Amino acid sequence: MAFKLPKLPYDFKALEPHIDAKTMEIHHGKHHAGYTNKLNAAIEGTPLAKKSIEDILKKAGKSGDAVRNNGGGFYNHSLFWKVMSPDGGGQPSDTSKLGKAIIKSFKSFDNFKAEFAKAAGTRFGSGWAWLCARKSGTLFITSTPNQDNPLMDVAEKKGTPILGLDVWEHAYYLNYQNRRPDYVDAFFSVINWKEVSKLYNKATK
Ligand code: MN3
Repeated sequence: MAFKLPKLPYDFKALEPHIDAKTMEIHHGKHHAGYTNKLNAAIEGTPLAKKSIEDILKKAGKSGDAVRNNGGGFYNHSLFWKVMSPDGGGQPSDTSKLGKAIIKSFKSFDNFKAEFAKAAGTRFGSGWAWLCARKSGTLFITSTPNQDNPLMDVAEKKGTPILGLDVWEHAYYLNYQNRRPDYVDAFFSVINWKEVSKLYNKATK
């Protein structure tokens, strides 16, 4: 079964003014679609064609650049669309499982936000910033180059990503040009904490 480009859970324009419709349209319809098609082409007729995306990513470093880059691109964007919502923003309640874990791991939500923004802002060139969960329930922030992610064997820090931010220029250049910090700030207005909480519960159960 080939991988399928997931439908966006909202309209292209739903995240405006934080993320503009044109960027969403190109990002989903061209970039994400491209990674999906190229991943399918790279695994067709190989044993990887029968594996889950998570299992493919676990051995990404041994499977060649096409699988690593496009497998990562497929997975990362599939997560990215889900962790944003037009009803997003704010923060998880301090008494929720995720809210408690954020305070335990980062002392406060504001500290978490500052550390995440720093990871996103200082990732040189193209890549992603991540909030990840360990099986034990603790959280950590990391960033990865290109389309790598913390599920991959090649990742510096490994864990289950529950929130990811695309900091490739294609994700923000039309609206923000070189102002990546403004884009990172805007992302906090659309984070779908309900979904992130769900992913946290799944990663730690
Ligand atoms: Mn992208």
